[in-house]
Amino acid sequence: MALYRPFQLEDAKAYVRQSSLFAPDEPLEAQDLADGNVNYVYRVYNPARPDDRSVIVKQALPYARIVGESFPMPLDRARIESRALEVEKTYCPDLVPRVYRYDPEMALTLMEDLRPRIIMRAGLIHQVRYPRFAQDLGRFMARTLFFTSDLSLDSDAKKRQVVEFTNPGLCKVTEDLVFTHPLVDHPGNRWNPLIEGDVRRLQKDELLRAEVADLKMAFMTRAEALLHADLHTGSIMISEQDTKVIDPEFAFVGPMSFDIGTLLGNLALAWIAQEFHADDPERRRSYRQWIEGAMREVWETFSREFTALWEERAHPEWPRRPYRDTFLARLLQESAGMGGAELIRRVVGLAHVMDLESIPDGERRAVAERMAISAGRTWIMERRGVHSVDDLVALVRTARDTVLAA
Ligand code: SR1
Ligand code: MG
Repeated sequence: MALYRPFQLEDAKAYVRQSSLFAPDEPLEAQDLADGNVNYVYRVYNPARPDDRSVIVKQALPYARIVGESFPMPLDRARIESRALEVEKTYCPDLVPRVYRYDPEMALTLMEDLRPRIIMRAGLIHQVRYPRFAQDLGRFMARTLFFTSDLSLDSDAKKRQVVEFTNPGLCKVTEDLVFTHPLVDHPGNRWNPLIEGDVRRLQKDELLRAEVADLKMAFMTRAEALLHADLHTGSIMISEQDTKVIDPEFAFVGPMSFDIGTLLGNLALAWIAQEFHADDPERRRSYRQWIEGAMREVWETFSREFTALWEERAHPEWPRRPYRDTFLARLLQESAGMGGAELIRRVVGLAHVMDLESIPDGERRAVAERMAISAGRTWIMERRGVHSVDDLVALVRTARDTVLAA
């Protein structure tokens, strides 16, 4: 820790220079890529061969980059991320970036450059269809969540995993930013002034606050499986050919519903934001249909693969049916609740998303934001009546219709 210092472009280049990933005389350039909320990210590459000779330098700062030093975040998240990538690689080697080196002194990871893939959220804003996404993410969640749960691990290995991935600093960020702050008066919150009334109504909704408290309790206490724990569409790099899941620095052992819900909630945000990104009604209808299909296929792939793993690989101590059916039904309902909390916090909380932020006109953005709040609220309040992803899609459509009719 004594050696730690935040890197500038030149430091990143010098670090890579001595890493033996490049020949000693190879020319190197560095580029600042940081566009997430919390870290420094540099690409270091050979300018003569930028497409096949490049590497990513990712460094944790002792605070969140977008906020500053007033928002401390532990450097240990670099260790968590590199270990989580190793675990995920065991179960889904094709779906995560390769790690070349983790340096605990510098809280830094050298990893595969995933270019030309792009952050999925950017593609969704521009109505790009990704044929492999839903199956890849369904499989990613089924395998990572099954193999790191008590269904697969021995009891003692599972407890050791809980210890290794104890991630108190980043869990607290999520507890606050997703479950607590959006529903109270907190200085970190921010929202479009045009939806002030909607936000105040939401924050006075005691029934909603009770349900969100219940979800927060699950998040904080139910050590079910090793989660990615920040599985939104900004944590996915994608092309039409393949998919990579990045950034598992929030990883910890928690409820499976949090990963599934975060992903479905972000797909719902993409659906809602099309109200303005896809100006042509036919283009909007057709792209929304694609997103709905993707939401369905994510869950169907997840539940099919998770069921098969349970059938073939679960410890005999765990019964198959009917317990497995009960487990999956409850999981979808709780995922709806977690997804609802994600929908709300991306409008009301500290960390917003480009799907909505990139709508330049405040009035038009307010319409989309009201849809997100309304859909989030019903995903939470009506989750016990959710039996399929179609039920979730229906709630998003109702939110859209209600807001447009008002
Ligand atoms: C200050 S951290 C804000 C958000 O960025 C991360 O991607 C997580 O979603 C976190 O809630
Ligand atoms: Mg991230």
